[in-house]
Amino acid sequence: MKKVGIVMGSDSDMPVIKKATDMLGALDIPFEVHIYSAHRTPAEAKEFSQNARANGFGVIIAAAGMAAHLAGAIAANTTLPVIGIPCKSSVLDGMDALLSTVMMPSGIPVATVAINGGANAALLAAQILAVEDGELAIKLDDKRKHDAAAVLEKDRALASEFIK
Ligand code: RP5
Repeated sequence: MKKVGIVMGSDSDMPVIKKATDMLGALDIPFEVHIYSAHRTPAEAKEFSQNARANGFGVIIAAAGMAAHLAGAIAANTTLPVIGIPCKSSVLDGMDALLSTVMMPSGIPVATVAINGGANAALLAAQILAVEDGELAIKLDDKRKHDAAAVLEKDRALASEFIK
């Protein structure tokens, strides 16, 4: 199976990345995590992106906060699908990173998930890999059934107290 490459702009983004690595781990999807910044280490970010396909990656997740150029900078250097996670910072609550990540000019797409949306980034990466991987597609179907059953169980628990 192709690997998921996860890049974050700073180790301060790790709590968001942990949500992604937990999800990928639960689905048995191989991944690598790196810290490459679009502005602090641009050469390393570029080298990783340019070589990602040859190095066995099928999709890249890029997480950054503030003036978040990372996902766009990575997408500029690969035609692998890139999923951007805007990370919340203390000043503008992540709106800065959300707009920086989602508002890509035409020609270089970044699939942007919610602010701090590490789990959904991993699930979207899994769904991309599952286009060519029937076993993974079955795992994703099973997860949805499991999640739906958990919601219905909560509904049943509510009923005893709130339906009179
Ligand atoms: C971005 O700036 C990083 O992705 C991080 O979210 C934010 C702050 O970085 P640190 O100052 O915590 O290293 O490049």
